[in-house]
Amino acid sequence: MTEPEPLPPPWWHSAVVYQIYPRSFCDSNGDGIGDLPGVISKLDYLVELGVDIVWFSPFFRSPQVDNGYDISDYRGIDPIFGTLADADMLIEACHERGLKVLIDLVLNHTSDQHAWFIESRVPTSSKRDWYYWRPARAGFEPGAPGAEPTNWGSAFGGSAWEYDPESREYYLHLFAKEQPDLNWLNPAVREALFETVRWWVARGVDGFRLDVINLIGKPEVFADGYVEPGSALSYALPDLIDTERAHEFIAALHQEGWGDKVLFSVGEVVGVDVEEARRYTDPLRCELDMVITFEHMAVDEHGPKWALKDFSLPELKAILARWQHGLAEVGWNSLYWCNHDQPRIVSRWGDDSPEHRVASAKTWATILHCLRGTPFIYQGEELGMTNVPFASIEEVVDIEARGFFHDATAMGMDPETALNIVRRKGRDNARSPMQWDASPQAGFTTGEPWIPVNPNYTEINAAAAVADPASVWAHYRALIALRHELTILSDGSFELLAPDHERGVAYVRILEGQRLIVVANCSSEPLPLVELDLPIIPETGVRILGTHEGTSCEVLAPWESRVYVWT
Ligand code: TEU
Ligand code: CA
Repeated sequence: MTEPEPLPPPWWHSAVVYQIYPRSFCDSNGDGIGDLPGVISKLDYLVELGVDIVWFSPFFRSPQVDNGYDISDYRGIDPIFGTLADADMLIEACHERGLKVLIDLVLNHTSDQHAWFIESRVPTSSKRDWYYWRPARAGFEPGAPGAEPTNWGSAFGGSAWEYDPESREYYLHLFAKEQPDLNWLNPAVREALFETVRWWVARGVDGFRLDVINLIGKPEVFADGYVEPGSALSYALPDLIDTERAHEFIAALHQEGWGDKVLFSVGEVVGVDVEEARRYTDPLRCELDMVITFEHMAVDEHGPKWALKDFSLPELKAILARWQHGLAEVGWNSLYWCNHDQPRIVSRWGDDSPEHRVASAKTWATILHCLRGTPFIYQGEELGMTNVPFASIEEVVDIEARGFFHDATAMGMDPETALNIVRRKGRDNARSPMQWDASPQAGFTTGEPWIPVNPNYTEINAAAAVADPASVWAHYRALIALRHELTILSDGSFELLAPDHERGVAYVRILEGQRLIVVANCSSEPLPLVELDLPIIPETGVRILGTHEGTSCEVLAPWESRVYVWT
């Protein structure tokens, strides 16, 4: 028998995703909150940038306790964002422009205002078992201190269990108490969720981003885990994920939800290592097309996200290389520095001072976009948008940051220290309004924005960036075009050079006799290229992209990066 021809790589290997956080993107009616008509009015901007897929953070009906990640009706659009007709129009408007639509489904939990949970609160209801209700710990009076069924902490602070005095039982919420976890062990729950997915497939979406999807595989019996006082979800993870079950449920979701349609799925998986990621994205297993993983974003933390650690470039490179190799033969990853949960990359690991902001934003983009995987861009990242200078905790809206601040100060942390941690890692850094132009409120709204605009919008904005050939925006556009042009970027092999270099990044990609080399200076000092152990003299190749012009061949300027190709 002859070997079957290998299948061509799927289309999304050479695609780029752009994430929109609807609340903060564009407000069409002056109420200060971004909305779907606002998004539609800006789609041509995305076409100009050149992206292929648009991921929309949740716009479903929601009390907005966690900005839409608490869904009270999967089939309704929240009135702050528009109507179902607007959603249909949005899907159509994207398709007309050749953009694919990725919607964000939160299937691990609902809002406590979802009809299912309201019904579930009644102990005799047939929906009682749709969520995780548990009695108090043996030997404890229900509701008494320490009586929670397990010692798990919620991701947003406090216990993961909420006491219900009416039924004298607790329900599980790994996130806010307004986000009760759905019991996927119950087949009726699974069927209701699959039906929801089919409903959106029928409306024409192209795929799903699946929120914390590996958390749906919970063990049958809940047990105490290792928990440090005041620490959150990260410590409890091993005790609350049954990995085999997560795989099984995700495969069922794919089979029952997609039907015979070919859709595109991105699973956000927490606490997952390379081996597990490979299983989730092995095409033969029909689970997920790619995953959103966290290991590379944890280099500046130890344990929970709020426990800060100094950034180490060699450590980041080692993690990236391990993932590049681990998913080389089987599996696929997303590539990202930014999303609605992360601070801005240029402030985090770059240099957002006026002198280096543009170059460092570009260089972090070069490093990411030339790796194997599908690059994700979060709104404003392509402008080099920065973290927000919060004057006090009152200016911080996010439930996660407020939960941390509350817990940390209650345990004795000095409020200024806690605020500084929030300034570095808080999610609101990413949620300030998109900076469209230099007009009042950055052109985001004609009203009062729900969260303040970053004061630097007069300099950092889309109108200025699009008009400037040397802008961060122009660099992202060039990187996106390269991804479409060069198969070597999506499918070439990867080799890391100079792994221990403290401030330089260099790697090689190879595909069928073609070679591509990326070199980058992640510091504000010049960097001689000889330090990066390149296997070939760069100038013998063609420099196809760079952040600087007229710099010396042998030395990278501060935050300079270049891409060379040999054919
Ligand atoms: O985030 C999943 C998650 O693990 C969060 O704890 C995330 O790591 C944290 O916010 C980082 O600071 C997803 C969504 O992306 C997030 O916006 C939601 O709040 C969360 O799920 C609950 O739905
Ligand atoms: Ca609005």
